[in-house]
Amino acid sequence: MLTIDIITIFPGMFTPVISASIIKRARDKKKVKIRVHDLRDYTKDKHRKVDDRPFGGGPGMVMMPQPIFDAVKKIKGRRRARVILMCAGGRCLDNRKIKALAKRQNLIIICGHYEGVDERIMKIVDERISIGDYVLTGGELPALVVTDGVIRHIPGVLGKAESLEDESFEHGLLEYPHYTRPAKFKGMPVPKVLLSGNHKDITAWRRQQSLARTRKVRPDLL
Ligand code: 4GS
Repeated sequence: MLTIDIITIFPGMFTPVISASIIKRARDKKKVKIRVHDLRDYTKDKHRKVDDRPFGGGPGMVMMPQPIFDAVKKIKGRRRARVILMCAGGRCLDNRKIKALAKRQNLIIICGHYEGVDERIMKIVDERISIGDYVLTGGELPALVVTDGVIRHIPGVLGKAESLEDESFEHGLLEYPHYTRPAKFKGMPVPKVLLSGNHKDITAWRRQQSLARTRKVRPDLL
């Protein structure tokens, strides 16, 4: 079973997300084990301090290396684990990276905060991952994005109805448009081909729609 250990100063942010929907089901089915660790439990002073002022001056605070070192060491134990730091300066996450992570046995995800993390923790970090070119208030949502993305690639997690097959990116293209009942809604009809029952035509139409969409919205994927 894949184990995901998350190190954070906001453990409460994870509970609702990992207790709902497909992530909850995957945990119930023992496809994944998620453990959330409070970084403050690894501090050594009575104020449970995790950050300090930057050497060289400048705004904001920097996460101290000691609590993170101790947390990773304790959580890792004698297992082999891939240690990931969520930070805006990391390599941008994509479907390929998600699939590679889903093949691992143990992931430890550190949620960055404040202005940044003391660079010396790179000694124990295997890779830095960003979820996109924008700045968030912390690495918690990014860690949940990685967790969610990875879990749906574990064999047996998705049912047939949720299959990965036709999803965006799986074939290097965006998804085709979807329709459900009614066949006419506020005067807007469903494309005729989808009601034809001709599966060859439907497949061809969907492929053409995927291509057109990708060309328009994400030409970089082609
Ligand atoms: C991201 C991101 C991020 C950067 C954390 C500023 C607080 C913040 N982390 N992908 N300090 N984008 N982190 O914005 O992962």
